[in-house]
Amino acid sequence: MKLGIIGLPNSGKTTIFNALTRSTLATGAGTSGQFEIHTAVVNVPDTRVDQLRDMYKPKKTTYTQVTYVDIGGLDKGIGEGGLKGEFRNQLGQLDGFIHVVRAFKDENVPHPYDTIDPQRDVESLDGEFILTDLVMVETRLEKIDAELKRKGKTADKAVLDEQEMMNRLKAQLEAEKPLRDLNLTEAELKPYRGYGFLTLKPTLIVVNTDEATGDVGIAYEHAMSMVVNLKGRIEAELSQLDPDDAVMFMEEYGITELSADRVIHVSYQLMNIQSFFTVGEDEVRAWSVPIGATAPEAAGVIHSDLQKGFIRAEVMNYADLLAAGSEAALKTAGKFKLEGKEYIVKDGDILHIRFNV
Ligand SMILES: Nc1nc2c(ncn2[C@@H]2O[C@H](COP(=O)(O)OP(=O)(O)O)[C@@H](O)[C@H]2O)c(=O)[nH]1
Ligand SMILES: [Mg+2]
Repeated sequence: MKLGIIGLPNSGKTTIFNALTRSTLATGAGTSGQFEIHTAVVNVPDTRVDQLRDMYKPKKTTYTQVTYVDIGGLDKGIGEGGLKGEFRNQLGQLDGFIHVVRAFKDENVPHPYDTIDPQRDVESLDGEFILTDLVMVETRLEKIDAELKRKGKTADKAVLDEQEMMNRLKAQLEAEKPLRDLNLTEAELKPYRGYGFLTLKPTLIVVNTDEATGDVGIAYEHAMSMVVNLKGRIEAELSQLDPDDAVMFMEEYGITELSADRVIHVSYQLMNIQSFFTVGEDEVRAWSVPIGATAPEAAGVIHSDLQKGFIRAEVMNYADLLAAGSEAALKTAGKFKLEGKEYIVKDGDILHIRFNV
């Protein structure tokens, strides 16, 4: 999962990136407004994996991972008729956005629009994304028109289908609404995923507050979207501390879960994904799949051969295993199942795939 941290200059993107990835990138004066991309990969914390590791004592323990990308310099393209070129392509390849908006007040930190107004800032960048998608849709429609003129009645049905879809998307964008609000199905979208429409991507709005500001509400009623308040600067400082020391300060600031954990948890919800596990002497490992995935689809996440040659899945659920205390006790309790191709994987399932290629 690759999440892009976006927002206006000085909204606190790099500060939040540092908090999420325990990095120490320079922030503030001189770092803003530059066209720059920083990437960091972090393990997804999961106490279930820790428990399974204690139970199986494997040689290796592997968590799922999230990649965070801090994207500076977004403002460069704003107000110029949509984002373009390599920058637009980079954004198109992300799985979702963490949109940082500034609510903290600090006279030493200039705001590109001078005043602090998180609602305006959210709408400003959203408007730019809508425009960027609209440009893409219009470009496709022009190409389709040209092809239809050239080929007449012999044009592919796929081209006509695309024309119909692009017209639907165009209407939505012209009404200044993000594409994710159309709630299209994966089957409808699949042929067009490659275009990387920006307003189709799940979006977490992070309102960057501080001690003095308190929580700030944002009106943001869209599909695949959520709003959270984070105290960016404090979180970045906490992320540098020993976990034990951090706990002390968290209580002081009324923070119950560090942003690094919180953002991952809400991102999982937003992306509609869940975790399953594989266990053994060699490795205990967490994997992620979309909610609703079948056993063969989950097998395919591990290796394509496991999906191709799928026979059955041996399934135990983590919660059952923990309650039973051991695999043997779980089997006695009748909680060890053999499932076929139709089985829908549940969060916390421990899978062993029987396959033959
Ligand atoms: N007071 C306060 N300052 C912050 C907060 N978050 C970031 N800043 C400051 O705002 C400035 C810009 O932050 P930075 O992360 O570089 O913003 P970016 O341009 O979006 O990457 C820096 O001087 C930060 O220290 C916050 O929560 N409170
Ligand atoms: Mg920055």
